[in-house]
Amino acid sequence: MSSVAEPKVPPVNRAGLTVKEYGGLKSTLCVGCGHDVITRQITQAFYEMGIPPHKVAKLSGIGCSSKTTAYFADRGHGFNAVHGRMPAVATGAMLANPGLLAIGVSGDGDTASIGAGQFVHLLRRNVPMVYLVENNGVYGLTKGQFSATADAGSKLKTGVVNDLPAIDLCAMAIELGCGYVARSFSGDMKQLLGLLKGAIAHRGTALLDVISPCVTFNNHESSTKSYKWAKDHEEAIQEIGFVPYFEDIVVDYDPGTTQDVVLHDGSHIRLKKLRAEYDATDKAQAMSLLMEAQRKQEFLTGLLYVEPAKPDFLTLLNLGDAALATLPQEKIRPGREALAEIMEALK
Ligand SMILES: Cc1ncc(C[n+]2csc(CCOP(=O)(O)OP(=O)(O)O)c2C)c(N)n1
Ligand code: SF4
Ligand SMILES: [Mg+2]
Repeated sequence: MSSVAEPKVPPVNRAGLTVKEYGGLKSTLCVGCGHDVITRQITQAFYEMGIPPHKVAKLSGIGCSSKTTAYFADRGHGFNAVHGRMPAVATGAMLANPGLLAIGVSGDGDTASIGAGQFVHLLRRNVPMVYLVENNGVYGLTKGQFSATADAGSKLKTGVVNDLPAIDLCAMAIELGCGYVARSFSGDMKQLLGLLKGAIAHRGTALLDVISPCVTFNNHESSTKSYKWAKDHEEAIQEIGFVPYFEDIVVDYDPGTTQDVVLHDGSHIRLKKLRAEYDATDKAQAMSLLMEAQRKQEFLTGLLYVEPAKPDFLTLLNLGDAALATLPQEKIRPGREALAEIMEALK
């Protein structure tokens, strides 16, 4: 008698969901675009962390990168803002419903060019969200003009040279008080996944500046945002390990070679130091490392700076956990007595 093979059941996470249930629409980006690789890591990170997809707020601006929020967690809430204006919408969304897990996906143009003004205030406020920049050095959607993160001296395919210095988004974020600042590369999937999980566990703005080559407009030899350049020059400052709060921490580590950082939700990020002296909680060291990297044209990746205890915007406002829409009238409308009190104080 021949035995019938059992149908294969896909594994589920602690929320009882398969990885497929974290998916979204089919991508319409160019085949080979770095942004699609990042989408897969975001999907995987949400799945492995057991995040309920309906609790996710996906925010973006305009650009190929900003389209990617449609490609994961389709049970989540999505908002495609005006170009460069996602931070204001994200701030509003988190004020209205602090129970959401916000992830913003933006581009280097959306963040560092048109959106720079909004971006700096998001960082300064420490709005709790993952803010991921898919950085390709160009405006991919409008056919490849330089953005403000393009390195001085890099060339377009047409031969046009960029004369202006690049904005370093990580240095800017550290300067403005961001408590989780990392740089990665879409071709380094393991590192990116670890950094994403850490960013999800962090309470406050977590900035991930991810080099994500535009295969159509900026993947040639004289570009410093091409796959080849990034692959040949990437230098990780740590190996990233991540232990979520729901797993037992059993492995011993040597504090001399590994830095262990406890994040807001009790998860641990384990940084196996590839640069022996580097301390990711030292702000001055992080800034000096970035300045040195800029001078030497190095492409350093890893967790550059982390400050887990820094209070986020909602905590500073003492906002509580309830969504505004669920608060009763008595709480959101001050009564006659409160108004009378205010009028009395103004006399
Ligand atoms: C107010 C406004 N100005 C300009 C544009 C045109 N525009 C659309 S996307 C874009 C740049 C996108 O670049 P980036 O954010 O780097 O995303 P990428 O496409 O490279 O992923 C520009 C300039 C616009 N849509 N709205
Ligand atoms: S134009 Fe560039 S950034 Fe846009 S989808 Fe194509 S490869 Fe990606
Ligand atoms: Mg871009």
